[in-house]
Amino acid sequence: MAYVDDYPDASKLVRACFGVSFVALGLGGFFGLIQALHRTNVFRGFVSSADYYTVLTGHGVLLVLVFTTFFIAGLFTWATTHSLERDVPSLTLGWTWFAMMLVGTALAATAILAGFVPSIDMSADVLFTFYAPLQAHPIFYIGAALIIVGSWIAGYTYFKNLWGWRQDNPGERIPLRTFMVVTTMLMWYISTIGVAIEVVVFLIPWSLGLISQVDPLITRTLFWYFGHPVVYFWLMPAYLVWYTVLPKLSGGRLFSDPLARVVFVLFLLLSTPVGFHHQYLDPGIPEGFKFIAMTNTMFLLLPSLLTAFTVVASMEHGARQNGGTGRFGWLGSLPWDNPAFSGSALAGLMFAAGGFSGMINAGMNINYLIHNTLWVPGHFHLTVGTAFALTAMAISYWLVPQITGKRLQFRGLALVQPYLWFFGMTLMSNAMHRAGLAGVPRRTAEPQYGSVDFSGVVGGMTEMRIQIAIGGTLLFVSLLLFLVVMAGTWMAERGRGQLTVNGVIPPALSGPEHSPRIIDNYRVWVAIAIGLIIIAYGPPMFDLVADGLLEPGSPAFPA
Ligand code: HAS
Ligand code: CU
Repeated sequence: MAYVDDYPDASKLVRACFGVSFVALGLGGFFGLIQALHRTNVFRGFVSSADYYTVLTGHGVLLVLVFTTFFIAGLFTWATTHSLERDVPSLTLGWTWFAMMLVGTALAATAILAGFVPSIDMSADVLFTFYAPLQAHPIFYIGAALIIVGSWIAGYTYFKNLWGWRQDNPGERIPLRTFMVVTTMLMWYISTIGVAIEVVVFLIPWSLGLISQVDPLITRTLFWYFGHPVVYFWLMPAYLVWYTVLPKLSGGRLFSDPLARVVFVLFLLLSTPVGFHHQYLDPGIPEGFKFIAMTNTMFLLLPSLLTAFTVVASMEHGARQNGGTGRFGWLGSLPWDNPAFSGSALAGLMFAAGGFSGMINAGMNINYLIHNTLWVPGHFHLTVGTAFALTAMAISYWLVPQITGKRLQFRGLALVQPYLWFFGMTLMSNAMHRAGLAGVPRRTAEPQYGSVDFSGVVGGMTEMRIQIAIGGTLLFVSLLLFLVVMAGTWMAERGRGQLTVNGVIPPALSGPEHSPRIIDNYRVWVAIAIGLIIIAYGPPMFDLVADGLLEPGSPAFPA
């Protein structure tokens, strides 16, 4: 059974989504290389320091908004159609959301890239967190809005497919992959309301000059209301892969389907009422509400800790099926020479470290030490930059043959690629964390920060800078290897019976029948999620809006 032949419409959409996401990955990754070399003072010839912020915005937007959203839209299209065994409900609707997201990307990218051309009066050097007072050209915000609305419509098609399936299969439990997609999308709908209000009510009218000032704190708060759940919008697809494909690639089966469902429900409940942990240092938000956000964040560690247990247990099951023995000896029986496996497993391993730096970020008092330092990029390159990105690349080695019907090309390169990423990221992220602890700020083009003297730093700044530069370069090389493998596979001939990938996912050891039916009842979980959001955000948001309407806001920066 070949996916490409059985689900031809879905295959077209997945191919289109992956294609755009890989282009964004290549360009965004190149910007990353420029940054790594520029701010470490190793090579500053690509751009001027003034243009550094254009590069930084391009890097952030292309990677965390475009690469992720397109890849996830494709992955979810595959996951729903494959697990429900139904092709997409409507190809026309499919192309509609795809086109909206593509036009949105083109608009946002035009605004950003125009920043390199002084003669064009257009720029969007606002970084991927785009809140006021930094102001972009209106087409940047319109583009971002289109990407989000497109993703909403994509979500609708996943639901529509599920509704159709339910009519044909009354009383059956929702297949796990579709359950994961649907919970993720429900969280996405709840959280994107914040950024949609920010963009439509405040930023677009402000950038068009219809209103002269906005309250930066309101736009920051609306952004972070969305800005934390968005990180789980990246993580949950990686978890989908770790829960469903990784056990199979390990040679075994998922340990517990009910536990996986509980994890996704916990994310739906707790992802949003934690956004203030990005604003511990913002004045104007009562400490008590920051404390509530911290407490919720600590509860939110639970689903990831459960995941670590379940996924590793499933890998162990696979390894033992392959003949692995001993307390740790089974690790050697895993298929480390299969890049789809090694990439996903290394991404998981690295996420364990990223999770720990996240716990540190989340502590209100320790956050004061690391906020706005290079520690934070160190953290998110382990999470979105590895847990998500490396899993996405790894699983492409398994999925792209299925959506194209072609055999994976340049297997040797694919084999090295995840290890190179892991090694490069170890160097770069570790040095970033350490530099952050020493006080080196994030979001600056300069290796030196004002007159601050970092020479007394343990280990020395030069050594850290070199590690960042070498690490960043290795990451870029790894990215090129991935793109070469993908391009080669895409362009290969499609021959008879060539597909060697077996896309069938075996059922879990403990199946959905072991969990109560209420787990599949979204209405209950959405209602609780909204209740928690009202407790966490209601009073401070009310205060902010009341104040914001009375007090003058900020004009655009730079004016
Ligand atoms: Fe974070 C800042 C707290 C997870 C992304 N985070 C950021 C930013 C980004 C980001 C992009 O509380 C910067 C935003 C900006 O530009 O300002 N983060 C957390 C916490 C978690 C966390 C508590 N972050 C993520 C994930 C991200 C992400 C996931 C993207 C995908 N983060 C923060 C805070 C800040 C922050 C503060 C603000 C900092 C500041 O001051 O600006 C938790 O969800 C982490 C839980 C994870 C674990 C690890 C479990 C381990 C697992 C591995 C299993 C192993 C396997 C493999 C499968 C507890 C699941 C085994 C392999 C073998 C071979 C055996
Ligand atoms: Cu967060």
